[in-house]
Amino acid sequence: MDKKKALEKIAQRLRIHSFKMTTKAGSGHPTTCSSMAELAACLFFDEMRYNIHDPFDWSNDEFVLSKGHAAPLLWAAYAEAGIISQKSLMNLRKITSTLEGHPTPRMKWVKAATGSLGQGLSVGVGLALAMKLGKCPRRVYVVLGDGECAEGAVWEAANQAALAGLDNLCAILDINRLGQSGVTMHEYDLDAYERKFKAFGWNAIQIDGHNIPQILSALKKAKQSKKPTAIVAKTIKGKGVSFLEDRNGWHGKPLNREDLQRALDELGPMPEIDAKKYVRKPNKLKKPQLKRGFRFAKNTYSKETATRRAYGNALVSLGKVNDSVVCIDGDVKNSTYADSFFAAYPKRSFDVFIAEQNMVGIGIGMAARGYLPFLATFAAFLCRAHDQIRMAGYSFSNMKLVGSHVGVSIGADGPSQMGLEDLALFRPIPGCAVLYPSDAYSTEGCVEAMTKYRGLAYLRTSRPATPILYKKGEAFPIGGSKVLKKSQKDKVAVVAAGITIHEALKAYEDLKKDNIPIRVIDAYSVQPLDLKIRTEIAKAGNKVVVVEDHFRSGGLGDALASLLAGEADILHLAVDELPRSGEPHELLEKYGISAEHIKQAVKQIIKKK
Ligand SMILES: Cc1ncc(C[n+]2csc(CCOP(=O)(O)OP(=O)(O)O)c2C)c(N)n1
Repeated sequence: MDKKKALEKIAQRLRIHSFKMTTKAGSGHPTTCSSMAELAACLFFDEMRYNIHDPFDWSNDEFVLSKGHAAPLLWAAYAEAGIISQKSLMNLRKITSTLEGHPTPRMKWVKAATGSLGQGLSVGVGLALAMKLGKCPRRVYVVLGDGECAEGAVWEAANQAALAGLDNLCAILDINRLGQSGVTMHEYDLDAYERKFKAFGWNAIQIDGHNIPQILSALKKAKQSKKPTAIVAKTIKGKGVSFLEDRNGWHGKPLNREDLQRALDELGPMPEIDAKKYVRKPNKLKKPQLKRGFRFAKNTYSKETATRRAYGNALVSLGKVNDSVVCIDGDVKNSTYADSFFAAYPKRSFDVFIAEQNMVGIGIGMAARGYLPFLATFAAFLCRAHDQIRMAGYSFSNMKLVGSHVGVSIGADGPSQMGLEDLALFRPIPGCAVLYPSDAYSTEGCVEAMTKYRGLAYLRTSRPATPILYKKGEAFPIGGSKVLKKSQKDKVAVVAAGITIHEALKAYEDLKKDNIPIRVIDAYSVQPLDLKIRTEIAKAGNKVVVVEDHFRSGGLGDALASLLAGEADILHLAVDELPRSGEPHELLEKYGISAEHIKQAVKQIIKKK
């Protein structure tokens, strides 16, 4: 059969599956699927090379469905390719199925969770960068909706792709004119998209997105371009069904049984074709063999050192034993000290400039292709990428994030630079480890622990230099804690982490003079919190002062309160007001988290009956 005919038939099969699946599920986005059926048919059954037996085959081309709400069509493509059964399509959105409403990597072929629009192109940039780094001559395809192109993150990614010369990246824009509640920004002004992508340094090609020869020709031209290519495809939402085509009001609505029958009558019988025969196997490529150690030679520290500095040093040491470690920076590497890694391993270092959302998306993509990305910026600026970080969690991403300059202890720069919400951002993400070291050696231990851990992890580092508390080479496992001071007579436990540990230790010395022994616990693993902390607090009379350089909600205090579940008296010292510029010690004092405040709190809680 001629290729055009075959792909037309496959496209129609994908379309029919999508309508049926969404009606069966009782929800979903059939009109969204319908507009991209020909685009997907050409991609999955002619253009891309992939080994249907192994989603992680290094020889595969990669696909990202940025418009994640077209998931039914993606599942239909995998069924037609013989990767999943056609019967399983009828389980769309069931709790027992991996075919979710929007893609997640529970379905192994999905490299990143999508559905929060505007993120897929950054993931594509990450995958494409990983291919370049691994000298893999494969390509990455990202399908975007026109509506989602209003997201700034799309343009952060577009910028980076051109700068990085990603000729292996192809974005396919499904320009169907409609969004969720109305028309999109440029409707059918395809020139507008072409102009924008070209302005960002891309190659751009306009086509009719339902015309198979035009799609194939554009994909071919994309491969010949030295730039990333945007295929700007004019399509019709609800294509193939007269009462849905280009009609507002049908977004995200499945057809009822009656309407489905009318639609199927118009679409005609399921075309007879074995799509599996059209899947193109890749030539086998050898995956680079990378060292993947996590135990690195520890540095020696004899004097006060900032944990951010120790992070930079640890990363350089880690880079020696682990070739999969890559470092991504958003123009703050001289503050986070990631610059040490950049100097030591320039090929594994990626400057993505001041674009934090894109930075996280790139990390998801690189991790999905087997690299171990470390991303560092000011903790405050990670908030900018909260949605991408959340989606990294939902992607089970093995990405490591580092937030420096946390809390009021950064001093003079003022509140816009202070990470005071970051613990509340990371703690709720399922499976995300949150580590907050207090000295150089605990930083090294935490870096080792987060490297060993398979999943999302966050390291919170501080700006000021802090005294050395631990021994070189000491382990800091996720879910652990350290008891720094204790006696049989402890009257109160003080739980702290990071900068406040040093305040707690000062308070300990002063209180000792007043004959008030306290137990000092370093809760460096804020998430998960060490269950043993409960026992330690019980041994100190179930009275605890918890102190943190973070806003009151969502941080260490909340974590401890839920661990203790009412078992102990808790006094929680945290930042309650909008802070201001000043000296670090002045700010710790002003916002109630200094040694002096800890002392007062201890005395207060002792009196409490
Ligand atoms: C960040 C984000 N904002 C809003 C939504 C809700 N939403 C889902 S689909 C959609 C419209 C998308 O339009 P378009 O990208 O053109 O895709 P189409 O369905 O038309 O193919 C919206 C607003 C979302 N999923 N993500």
